[in-house]
Amino acid sequence: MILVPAGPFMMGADRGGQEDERPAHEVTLAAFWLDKTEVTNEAYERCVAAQVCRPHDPKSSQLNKFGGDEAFRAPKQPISSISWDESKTYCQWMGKRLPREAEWEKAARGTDARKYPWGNDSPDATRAVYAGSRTAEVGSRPAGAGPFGHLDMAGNVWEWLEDIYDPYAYRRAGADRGLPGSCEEVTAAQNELRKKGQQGFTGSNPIPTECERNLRGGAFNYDGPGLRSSNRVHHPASFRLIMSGVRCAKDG
Ligand SMILES: [Ca+2]
Repeated sequence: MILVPAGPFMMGADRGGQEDERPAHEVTLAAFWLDKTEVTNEAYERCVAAQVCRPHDPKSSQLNKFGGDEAFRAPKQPISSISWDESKTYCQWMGKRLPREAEWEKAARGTDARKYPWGNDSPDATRAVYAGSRTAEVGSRPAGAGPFGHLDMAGNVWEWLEDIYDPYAYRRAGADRGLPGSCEEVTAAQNELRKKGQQGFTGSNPIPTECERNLRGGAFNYDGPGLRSSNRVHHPASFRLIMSGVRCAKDG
């Protein structure tokens, strides 16, 4: 794990991206540790063997039209096709926890508000696993290391995070500490958007009907601009997608 020191950083973006990334605002966090890489298949399998973790969904790659599951299961490829709950169980079994949304963004952007983990240049194949059809072994793109040394923060697999997805998190009272609203507040906001006939903020995803969980970083099949570190994506906690995995955090 790599320590991310305590202190402020700029979260969100005033330009580019989507409405839920605005405004850019200062967030102050305590120090925390974050895994240097995504959790691998072999690491997750130890938790399955211990009968603590549920096996990943082997049907997910076919369902998402990426062919057989075996192409995703080399020992050092990232675990994927696991739900938010399963990600949380794994991190807890390791004596860790899921990262918070603000923690993840700080680890990816550092204190200079960079757009991608490596800086402001657009993604390329030396820096990220993206725009393809399968994952790569974790840590295969050292040129894409983040400001603190984390690997694959952009691309490879989306990473499940602790917080519920709140489209208005950055405008609420807890914004300077990186805290989203309550599930009740989020539900009210989503209902309001639906009533106005507005589209959600995440690509073609519809406005959620439950309090969903955040994922960050983009994945092996995603386009370059979608890899920006402020991009916020969300899914129901039960989804087990071939594109979604995890890395764990710990208090500093
Ligand atoms: Ca990733």
